[in-house]
Amino acid sequence: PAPRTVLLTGAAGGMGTLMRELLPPYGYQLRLLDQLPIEGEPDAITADLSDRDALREAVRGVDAIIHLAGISLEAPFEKILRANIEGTYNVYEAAREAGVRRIVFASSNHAVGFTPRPVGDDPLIPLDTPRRPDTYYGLSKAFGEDLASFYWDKYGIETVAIRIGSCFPEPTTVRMLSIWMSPADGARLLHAALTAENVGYVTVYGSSANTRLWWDLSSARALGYEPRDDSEPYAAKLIAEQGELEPGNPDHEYLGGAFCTHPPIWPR
Ligand code: NAI
Ligand code: 15L
Repeated sequence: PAPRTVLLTGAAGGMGTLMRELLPPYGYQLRLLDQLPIEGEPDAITADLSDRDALREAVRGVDAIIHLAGISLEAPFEKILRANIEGTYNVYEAAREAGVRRIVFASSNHAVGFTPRPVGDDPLIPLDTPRRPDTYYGLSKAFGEDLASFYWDKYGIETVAIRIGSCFPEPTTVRMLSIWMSPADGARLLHAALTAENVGYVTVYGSSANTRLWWDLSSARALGYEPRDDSEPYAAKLIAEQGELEPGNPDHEYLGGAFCTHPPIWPR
């Protein structure tokens, strides 16, 4: 049966806010969790991922978890360790104790960010490309993927790990034209990841069907995901403003772009 009650961690964040609007029409009842209170959502659970008792309570009775909470940019290792590495472990432990069978884990393109990005007729980046994290942040996502794989093999908890490109209302850089995931396609992919049967552990890239796509979407499509959006209508304007990606620009060289050289730093 399709999961109905789903714990959404990171519900106050950018993607969480978008998904709070876009997922309920698929029939989900969302239970919300974030370290920050969420305006207009009195039932949301305000808790840090280090609070194991709160997580135990939060996962009780849910059919699945969408785990978005964590630091979403580069930060000092100690902060990444606590929020993303220990935090994700705490979520999986709570799931194991409560018997939750399915987790969708928000991984990132930055788990493989030092992968050269395809140019010209180069093949799309495959799923099994070696991990090449570009930041402590990307390293934490590589850890999360391995943690999820381990919890499948050891405890039978299924995970779809989505290496998300850029999920924002619109693409705002030339690089994002290649890895943009429209919010509507993000919801489609989360729905597919929650409902596909017998996934075991699987990694997929998460983006729309962009004309300038850099990676292989076949494992996402194998879940039943059918992207409907393409960043191309934004291309002319962005290229006119910013120019084409040129050699020497990290966005030209690496999948992870500037995260490889001058990563944006998490403010808190
Ligand atoms: P965001 O930074 O806007 O939201 C993350 C949320 O997690 C925030 O509301 C924050 O308060 C919460 N959080 C952080 N640490 C926490 C902790 N210790 N305990 C409880 N809550 C905590 O990030 P965004 O853009 O919404 O991304 C969501 C997830 O998807 C993140 O895991 C991010 O790494 C991943 N991702 C997002 C991409 C995107 O394009 N938006 C791209 C690739 C990955
Ligand atoms: C990510 O992993 C970040 O969470 C998001 O804020 C974007 O920077 C995205 O990658 C990206 O690569 O554009």
